[in-house]
Amino acid sequence: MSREAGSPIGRRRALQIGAGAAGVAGLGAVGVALRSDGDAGTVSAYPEPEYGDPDRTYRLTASEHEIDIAGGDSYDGWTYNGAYPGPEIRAVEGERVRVVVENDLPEETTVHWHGMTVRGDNAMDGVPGVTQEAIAPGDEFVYEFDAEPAGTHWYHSHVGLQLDRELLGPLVVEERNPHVEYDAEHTLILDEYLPEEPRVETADGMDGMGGMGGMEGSFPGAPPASGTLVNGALPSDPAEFEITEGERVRLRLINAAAATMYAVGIDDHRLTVTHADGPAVDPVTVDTLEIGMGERYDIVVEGDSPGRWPIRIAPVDSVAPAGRAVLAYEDATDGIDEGAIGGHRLQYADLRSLAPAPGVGGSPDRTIDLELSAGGAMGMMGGSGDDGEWTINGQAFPDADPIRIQEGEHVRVRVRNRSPMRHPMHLHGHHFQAGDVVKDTITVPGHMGQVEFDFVADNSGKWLFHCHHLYHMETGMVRIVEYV
Ligand SMILES: [Cu+2]
Repeated sequence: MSREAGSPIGRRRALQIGAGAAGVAGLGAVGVALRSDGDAGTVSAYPEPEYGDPDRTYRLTASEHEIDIAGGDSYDGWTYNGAYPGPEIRAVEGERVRVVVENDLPEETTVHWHGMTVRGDNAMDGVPGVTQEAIAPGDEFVYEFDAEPAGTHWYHSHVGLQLDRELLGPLVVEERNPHVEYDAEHTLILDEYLPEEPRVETADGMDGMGGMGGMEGSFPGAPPASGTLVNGALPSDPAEFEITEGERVRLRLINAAAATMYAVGIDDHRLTVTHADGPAVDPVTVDTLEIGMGERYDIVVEGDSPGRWPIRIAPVDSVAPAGRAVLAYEDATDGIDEGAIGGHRLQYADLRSLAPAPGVGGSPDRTIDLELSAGGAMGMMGGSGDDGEWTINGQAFPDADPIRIQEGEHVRVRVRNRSPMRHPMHLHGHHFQAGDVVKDTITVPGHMGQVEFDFVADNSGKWLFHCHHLYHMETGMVRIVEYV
């Protein structure tokens, strides 16, 4: 007889492991007990988690908690450990990280480690119904993974719209040998200010799409944001990041928003981009950059212009008010200066990763063509599927075929966008190579925009490939990439 999803055995096991802060020996014993209690030969819906010997242990408790926005309101949100953004998880590359997640929410939940390769244990990727049974209210689950690759990453709920209730936080993996020098670092979490409960909105095709006049049908999307947050602060009470004259500061930028891409610039300073989605790139100096949902960039800023300068976070394709933080030199007086920002905006083609993705030279063993579109009446734009859905090749998840690949294959994915909106597409479990840059999330431009990326299938399991616009994901723009 087969054990079905939601089985009490899986749940009890997770609880025992969580309670068993007793250590590795205890964990092994749990696994052995399960296999020796007459359950042998049964098939679990999910792979059995494997546990190692952690270098770092964290505990995250997901619960309803008041969120107090600097410069804004307090409202009832959902948080990890009562904090928004959630507490930083930090490790050195290669370390084993254990995170015990306790669910005190009224709904089930999971946590995804965005950017972690999660090699060798699919169960730790945090996708409900795909890699694990979701964690029921009152239960806990023990996640473990090797901290790789190094860089700026983040974690967030992967259930429904929970990300937009603010279940998110930074995950920083320090590299052992940084390729750039810096004197200090700060992490900036960019996000929408959305005090109300998240829900899928249906925007009329004519509204909000600028220039789409005359279109019939609707685009399922996000509720309008009331503002732009940097580390939970609005411009009226902005987050401040210190810099010392003559020194270099590394800023880790994470777009944790559900539905908004941002353009980032700092008055009177240039941005030297040093890392994209974690891995190191040849430093390239620009004036501004755009960062899609789920993407990360690390930049180094030279402290050569004393003052208190705005870090400007401008929503792209959105009417939400801009965000602003402050780059504050020591000893600078109060107030905020006004300066200039140059016109060189980062393009993907500017980025060259120091370590290319291995094995992706030459022609691929398999090419997968995917088309992104809105369903229903938007079908006139080449899509299919029902109104109110976002689709990949006309299918809306979960009513969508898995993308099957084989271990060892060099896979090429070509994504074409038949909708007017941009879509930041995220692949779990792998970093891929797009042009000269290695990333895990890549924004496909609107209006027949196209991207192409390659990776070697070297991490067996079931991995999500999806749009990181939460409301596109929620309404179908998801596929499972499955090793067969
Ligand atoms: Cu999308």
